[in-house]
Amino acid sequence: MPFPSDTTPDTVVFDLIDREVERQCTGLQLIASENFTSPAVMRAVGSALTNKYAEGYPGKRYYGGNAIVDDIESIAIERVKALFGADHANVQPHSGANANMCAYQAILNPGDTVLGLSLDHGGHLTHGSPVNASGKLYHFVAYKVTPGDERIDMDQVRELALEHRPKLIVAGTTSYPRRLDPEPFKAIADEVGALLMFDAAHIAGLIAGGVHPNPVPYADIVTFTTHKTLRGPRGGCILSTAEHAAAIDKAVFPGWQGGPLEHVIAGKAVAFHEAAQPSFGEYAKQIVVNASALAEALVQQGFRLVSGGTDIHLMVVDLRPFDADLTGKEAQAVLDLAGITLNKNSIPDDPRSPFVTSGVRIGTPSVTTQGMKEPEMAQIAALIARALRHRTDEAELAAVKADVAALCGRFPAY
Ligand code: DSN
Repeated sequence: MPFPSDTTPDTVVFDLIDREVERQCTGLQLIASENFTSPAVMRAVGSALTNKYAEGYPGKRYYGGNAIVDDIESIAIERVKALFGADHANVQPHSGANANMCAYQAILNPGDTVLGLSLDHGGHLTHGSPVNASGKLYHFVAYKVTPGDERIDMDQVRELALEHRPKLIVAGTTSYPRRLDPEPFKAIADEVGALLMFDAAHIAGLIAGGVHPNPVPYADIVTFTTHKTLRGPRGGCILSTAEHAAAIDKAVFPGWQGGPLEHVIAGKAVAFHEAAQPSFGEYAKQIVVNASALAEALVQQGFRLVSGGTDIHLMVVDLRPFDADLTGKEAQAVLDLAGITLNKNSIPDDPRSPFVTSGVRIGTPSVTTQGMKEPEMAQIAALIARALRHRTDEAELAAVKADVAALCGRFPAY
């Protein structure tokens, strides 16, 4: 059957969607947690599967008519298990935040002690921020990066683990530019009898592509989002050892969620297949090569990089050496005017508030999907510096925007 035709298009919404496609395709998308997913993934997500209720799991649903949905969800589960070498997978979490809360519910009781990376040093809201449910339900103790090299202080992780005897240690980051080695976390968890959860949201695609260590052999539970470096649809996923399988499934449904989004699960299945292809390994490698090239070029332009550089797909830029008066908030707004999309970001021990910040975070997954390579990274650094140097000059910002559009025009996203 052909895709159903749309006889009464909602021009208000679809005109806005068209404008957003144009924004994505004519500007530089440098948000480290975004990507351009494939047309095949988008087709799955926009399919008739959105019509189906399927509470439960394949073979054990609370509604009829799920034979096909069961096949789709089973394929997604088997593909992601094979991709990461996991015993068990739950592909139903609607988001990474949900995946993390479900994982906690599976293995913790309210009030249990957990170690997690501080949000202002590169962690995530769900790693125990006091304003998040994770920080309200559980007793999180935060570890940090060192003031010296701005890398995760593994001595501090061990000291805190010995002092607080957590039930769980969470390894995982959202704005930390360095490789996150699971092995030392596992050694500390074993020493204090804690479980280990690895939040691989940002780096799942790098792991699948073989350019970052795989935490699955070390961690009891691995959570991730499917839409960042992994380049799938927006959503979450949980991998675990066989021991935690039943508890994870129960925590997702009926614990935290009702009906799964089977259209998104179909998109995840497509993305897992794409990520298993050799070409995805080349893509992952290029993401990292591009990030290093962009980092070096930004340093040439006078920026300081947190921890001095990057090993992965992102970098955190300290704007102060470039211009002491320039905040992350202003940089984000100015670059938006120039067609360059990124996000303001706190730097470790930032003297400015999280809404203002002294830094920005930059990632290369999207521009790498577009086919850009090292020469384009140097151009991007120059465009960013030019826009920020001339940030009060509307004509110059318009000229940068035109140059950005010309660059993106050579590397069409779709
Ligand atoms: N919001 C995501 C990010 O940008 O890193 C984390 O969930």
